Amino acid sequence: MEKIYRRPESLYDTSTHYCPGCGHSTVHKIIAEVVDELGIRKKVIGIAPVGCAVVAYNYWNFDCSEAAHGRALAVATAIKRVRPNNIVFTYQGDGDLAAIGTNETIHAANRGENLTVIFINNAIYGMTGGQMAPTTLLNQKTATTPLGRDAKFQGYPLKISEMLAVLPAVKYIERVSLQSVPETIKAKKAIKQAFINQVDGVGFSLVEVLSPCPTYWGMNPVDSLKWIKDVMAKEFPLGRIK
Ligand SMILES: Cc1ncc(C[n+]2csc(CCOP(=O)(O)OP(=O)(O)O)c2C)c(N)n1
Ligand code: SF4
Repeated sequence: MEKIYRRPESLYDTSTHYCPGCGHSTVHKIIAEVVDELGIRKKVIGIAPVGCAVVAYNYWNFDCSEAAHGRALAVATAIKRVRPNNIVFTYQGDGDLAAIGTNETIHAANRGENLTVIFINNAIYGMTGGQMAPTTLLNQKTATTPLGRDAKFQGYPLKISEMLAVLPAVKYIERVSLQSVPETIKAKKAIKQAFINQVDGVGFSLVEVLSPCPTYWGMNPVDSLKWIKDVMAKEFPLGRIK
């Protein structure tokens, strides 16, 4: 019988520690497929974040480094500058990329580093117990906003992709979602494009992925996908931003 689907070589044959229904495992698989399809497994270097994906290198069968909280784009810049022939990407949550790492994110983007950024927006801090993230929606209940996020006290959800898009050195930004199979297929296409851009020397490319955290949203996996579609994607519109 002809085999029409197999585990990507870039993904280890192991189970993950992620909660059922978490988006991290889906995006890990997408990245592994893209790396295989582009034939860059031996050249790619992933920078793992803090947050729930801190041990992403246990699942990817290619070279990885770790970066302290928020510093992934500083580490990626250094690696790419000393090893320009490698394909370097960061994988970061919203707490990592848009809170403690805002500084590194903005300046790497503004310098137009030829890097690929995968930004997992699950509107919450997963690993540390469900505290508010910069991307938490108004009225969303979290461990630190038990009555819901209130703009008067916590400000508005931060739209990092739109903010970065105004920088002239930023070449490609797209927001995608895991809310359904068709949207997940589009997510893969965008992630692939962000890697192709680096291979072609185009410059700074970022894909923001709206990704479920059923555990700290207090929902089952199916309702989490529905919440992305009905609520989260209204605040963070999908599509090409730049
Ligand atoms: C300097 C520093 N401060 C705080 C922490 C604790 N910390 C680890 S992960 C995390 C939040 C991660 O949230 P996010 O990046 O959104 O990832 P998720 O777990 O949701 O995937 C925090 C605050 C840390 N590791 N280092
Ligand atoms: S806490 Fe949330 S982000 Fe972390 S593994 Fe569980 S579902 Fe995923």
